[in-house]
Amino acid sequence: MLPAAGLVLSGCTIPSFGAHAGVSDTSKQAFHLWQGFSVAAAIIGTLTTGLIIWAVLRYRRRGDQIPEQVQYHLPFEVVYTVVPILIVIGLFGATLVVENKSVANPSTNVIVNVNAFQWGWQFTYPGSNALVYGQTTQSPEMVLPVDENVHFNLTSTDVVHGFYVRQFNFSRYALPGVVNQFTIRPTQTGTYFGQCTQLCGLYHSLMFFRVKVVTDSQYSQWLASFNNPAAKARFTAAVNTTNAELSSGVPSKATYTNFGSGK
Ligand SMILES: [Cu+2]
Repeated sequence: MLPAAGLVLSGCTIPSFGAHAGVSDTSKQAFHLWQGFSVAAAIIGTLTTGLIIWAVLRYRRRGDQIPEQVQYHLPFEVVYTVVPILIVIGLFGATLVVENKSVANPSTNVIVNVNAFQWGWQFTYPGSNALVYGQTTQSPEMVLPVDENVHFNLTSTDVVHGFYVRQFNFSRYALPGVVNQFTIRPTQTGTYFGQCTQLCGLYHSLMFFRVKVVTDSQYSQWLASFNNPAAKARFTAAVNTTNAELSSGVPSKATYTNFGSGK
């Protein structure tokens, strides 16, 4: 009920409660769900606090006599049992709807393989030679087309990492030996900040990346820029190395190069 009201009223009038409004289909729905939960919590919190304060004042001790003892007010007990159950059902239902959408994997031609490692990211685009690779503060930049479903295959070659982009309201584990698949449909061009969200070692706090969402034609141009023998050689070498690391089951060694000055 209450979250549904949040979903309907969302947008301009309801505050964001600290979350980002989202730049993809599912992140917007997650944002509205968050608003609905926050509004429900605010209403229930205010009501509960108000009733407690009222009871404290109204029934405060006025003398040594024990006041009249009342119990088993059936209608009242039914109300305070049924109403919370309805609230929980409403919150659960709204969560189920949004979660089902965010884990749906509609078919698409845009595929990005994401490999997390200590302490950086590699993005490869199967079907092209596009390869983006970078460690920590180099913030490797993934390029995505706007208004297209983008399918991600997310894994790790060493330890558990977390793939998180605030503007996508989305986070997933990058697990060694597991490929986590998900689909994101960016709806707004721009550059967004991503980072690792699992404590994964020394430079975890610097394990950054960026997501650049561009128009379809800019995306095709970007892919085409890798259409040369040098890029192809780099792509093949990178994919072979990653595949060897993934299939060996042995965590790859952390690389300490290219952290910038002083490291
Ligand atoms: Cu990490």
